[in-house]
Amino acid sequence: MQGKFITLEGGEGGGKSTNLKYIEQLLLKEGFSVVMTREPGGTKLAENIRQLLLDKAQEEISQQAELLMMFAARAQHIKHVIQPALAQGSWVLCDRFTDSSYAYQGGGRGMDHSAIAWLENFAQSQLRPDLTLLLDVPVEIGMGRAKARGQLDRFESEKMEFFNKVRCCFLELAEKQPKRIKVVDGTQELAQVQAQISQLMQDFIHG
Ligand code: Z5A
Repeated sequence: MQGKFITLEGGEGGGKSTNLKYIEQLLLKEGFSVVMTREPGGTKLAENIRQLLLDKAQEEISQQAELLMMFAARAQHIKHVIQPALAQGSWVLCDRFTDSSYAYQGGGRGMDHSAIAWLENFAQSQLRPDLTLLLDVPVEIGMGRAKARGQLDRFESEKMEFFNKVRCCFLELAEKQPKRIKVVDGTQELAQVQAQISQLMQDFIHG
């Protein structure tokens, strides 16, 4: 049986990486085989593209190049990791996916959503996440967490206005697709965040 495809989304410091491991444990307890991965990244080539995208020392990357690099990495990731895992019946847990392209390149950079939608169909064909958890925190809180961790990458060095647009776009996507995208209040203590996630996962698995 085909596995399920679950993505975690949100701005900086929302707790995606922290909670990905928590969800993996929940799924393993339910007896599922799980593949954890991330975007941009997940294959050797896609991880190399990630390095280029996050490196502040690069020449300026045009908006168009940035969007195409995201989708080039994604196409590799889908073909070599996501689709084979789903076909084998594993559940795939992915830290960011195409909603991030809508939010960062569309919302943040102001690129045309229809161009992103075209690339989504081209690179993914029918593949869409079955469930997306959006870890939402106000930008000040998320950036505070990211800064406490150390050096900021090329995206994290953007202005507050950029991150506010990214957050608005994520929330708009969730409003438009409430069945797939579930908003988690990431400002709460970790135990409370994980209680929300646990409930949503139970609803998804057994509901
Ligand atoms: N990007 C894009 O532009 N377009 C695309 O299509 C895709 C991506 C796919 C890399 O992503 C960049 O790529 C990203 C968007 C862009 N830009 N940025 N910035 P990334 O996911 O690797 O980078 P990130 O979003 O910066 O990850 P992050 O800062 O690590 O966020 P996180 O994974 O959501 O947070 P975390 O590491 O789990 O937690 C951050 C800290 O907060 C950590 O110290 C935790 O212990 C702490 N934390 C977590 N939860 C809590 C709670 N509840 N309370 C208190 N402290 C907490």
